[in-house]
Amino acid sequence: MSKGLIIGAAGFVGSYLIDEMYACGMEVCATKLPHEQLEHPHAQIYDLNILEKEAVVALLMEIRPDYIFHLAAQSSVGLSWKNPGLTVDVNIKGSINVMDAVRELYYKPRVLLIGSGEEYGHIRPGETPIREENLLRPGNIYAATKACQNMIGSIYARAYDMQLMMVRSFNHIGPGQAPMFVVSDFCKQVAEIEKGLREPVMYVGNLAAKRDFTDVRDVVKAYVKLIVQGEPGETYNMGSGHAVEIRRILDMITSMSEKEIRVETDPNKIRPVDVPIIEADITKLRELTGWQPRIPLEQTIRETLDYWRRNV
Ligand code: A2R
Repeated sequence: MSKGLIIGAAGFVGSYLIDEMYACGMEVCATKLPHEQLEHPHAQIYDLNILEKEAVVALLMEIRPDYIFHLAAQSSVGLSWKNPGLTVDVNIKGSINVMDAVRELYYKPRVLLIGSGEEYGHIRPGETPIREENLLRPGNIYAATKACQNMIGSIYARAYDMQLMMVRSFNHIGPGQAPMFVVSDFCKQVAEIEKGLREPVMYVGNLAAKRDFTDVRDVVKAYVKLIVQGEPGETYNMGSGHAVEIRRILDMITSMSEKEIRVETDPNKIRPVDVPIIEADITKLRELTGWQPRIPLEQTIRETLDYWRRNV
């Protein structure tokens, strides 16, 4: 039986990835920060802060995984504007700690570094759907740190002959996502309005932005395929291949509710710099693995709304 380790499993994606690895027959180990909560019947859980390199080395020596999924990150674009230093520390220095710890092992596990579609940043007309070799013009601090992680990953793969693969994930959504991400935010607001916990007013940011959304359960299937089949040093886009306007998402969510809801702009939700359209070309991933997303956007949104109806 092969052994897989998820670094940073207490976030949104981690539990879904544990389920998928277990379903694929892997023995699963997973890390969380000491203050975080994570319990899962199919995974052995460890505490780890990736800013402590010696702790990363010690844990890898103890577990000796065949596969390592590196999910740990400061993953919020909003927080990256407010705390750029922390974002750089975790997403760049922390990732280097993970890569260096892997490099020091006496064998070569396969590693997947999780990046972001945000790395492409200011995409020009004619560049969408965007391909992996496109120029990166990151539009925010989070994106810049993930672009940096990607570059260092490809340098390490080549320089030290490591089995490191990189994925650029476009927006992923689903039940359990934190409300700082747009779909979860809108669904939570609707659930609160339905329960009478707030006035029937939705607060929104830039509705004209177009983003490429994939259900988290499809996302983790792609990650497992990539870590097994990916070419070392290569980067793969992971998304739906279709950008959807945030306004359409808003309309879908509000139409799923019986309530009359007014929409207002919240200046706090408008980012200092926003990128108008982000859409993935997923040919490279599809040709390598045969993966494609299966769960329709409507279904994901409905299940996310139902999640918040149960949890507000
Ligand atoms: O920031 P927290 O307290 O939510 O903890 C996050 C954790 N994390 C760390 N783990 C180890 N050492 C650190 N120094 C450190 N700083 C943060 O990584 C969180 O539990 C986890 C990442 O989960 P999320 O923020 O929920 O991201 P999600 O949606 O699971 O996405 C996974 C990956 C990330 O690399 C994203 O940038 C990418 O997919 O889109």
